[in-house]
Amino acid sequence: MSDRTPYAKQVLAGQSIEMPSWAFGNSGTRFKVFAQQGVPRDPYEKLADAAQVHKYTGAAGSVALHIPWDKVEDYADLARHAADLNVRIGTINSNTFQDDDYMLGSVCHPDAKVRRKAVDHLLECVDIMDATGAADLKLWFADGTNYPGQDSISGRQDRLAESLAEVCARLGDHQRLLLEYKLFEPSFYTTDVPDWGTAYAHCLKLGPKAHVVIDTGHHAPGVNIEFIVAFLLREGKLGGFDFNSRFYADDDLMVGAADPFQLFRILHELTLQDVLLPDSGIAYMLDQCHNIEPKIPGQIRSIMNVQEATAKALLVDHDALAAAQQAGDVLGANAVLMDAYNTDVRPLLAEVRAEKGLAADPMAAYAASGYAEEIKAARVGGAQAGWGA
Ligand code: LRH
Ligand code: MN
Ligand code: MN
Repeated sequence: MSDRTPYAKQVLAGQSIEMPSWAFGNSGTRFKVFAQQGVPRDPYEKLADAAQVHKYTGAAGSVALHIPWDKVEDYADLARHAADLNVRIGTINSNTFQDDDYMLGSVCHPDAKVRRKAVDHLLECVDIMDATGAADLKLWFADGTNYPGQDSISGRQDRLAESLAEVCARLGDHQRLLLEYKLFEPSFYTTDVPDWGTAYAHCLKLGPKAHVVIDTGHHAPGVNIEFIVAFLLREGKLGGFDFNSRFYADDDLMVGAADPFQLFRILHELTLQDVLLPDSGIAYMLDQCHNIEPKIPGQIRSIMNVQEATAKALLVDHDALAAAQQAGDVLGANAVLMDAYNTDVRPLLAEVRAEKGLAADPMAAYAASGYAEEIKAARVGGAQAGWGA
């Protein structure tokens, strides 16, 4: 059996998962947004909280912004603030779903004036990428219809393609468009980008700057997400992940909480292609809201869950796996995977952290730091993450 530990430690030490700025604000369901004490009052404070997650995990060096939830006067200044805190601004996420104008859609809307407004917003997001140095524009559209006959399904695809082409043409050489798909919600009859196949077809037409992003919570129950990962990787069209957990739909719960085995299986496919490090062209992000749990520890736990799944995937003995597969040894091949999955990787991760000068237990180190008490005392009237704002 080959010893994968040194390689695993090297990859784990270099791994970085992006945090969503919206994880730090108040959030909830459509029934209730729960206000927590000490939440950030502006994007500057969201970055300060995110920096705490990086401080204790050493594996969360960037923060995704959501525009206009994170609108500021001076984005270059916000980027400098991030750098001072030892994090950087990552993906820019657009928002074409919270204006009254978007009731019937945004880039797929039947009215050209509304489409213009939506595309202009996406172009503004590219300006913000220029100002912050962000490389990726992440697009999720709430577009779709609720009733048969409400709009032309193919006409909406034409409008989508035209809008995306205009945005893609505006991107600089080092910038990418990441297109997110989602099975349903808020539209219930048709969704204009409902699945990876639709996203892939659009990205293929858009050319080399367009890639598909997989939000793990955006599939029907039972969908084999690792198959999608393997397929898109093979085609060079996997742009990144929005990691989260789902029990029923788009639950946005902590990644690895509902189904850590699924997360392991996804990371196994990524490990096979050796694309875990930041220069791999895959953007690894969390897309979560912490409705009932404290937010900074919620992010720390999520990063640790990704690290644990990654460590297990890195321990899979690829030589033994290939040999068993070649020999048609079904049970042997499966056992190679299960042996790795059933390994307790927490001591290995503690070693990786110690070698980086970090505490073995990031949750305990953060709790002992007193930061939570500090922000509760200092911040009154924190802001909502954006949902329902
Ligand atoms: C909506 C959504 C989507 C986006 C995020 C900002 O489904 O969760 O996944 O990435 O909002
Ligand atoms: Mn998402
Ligand atoms: Mn979602």
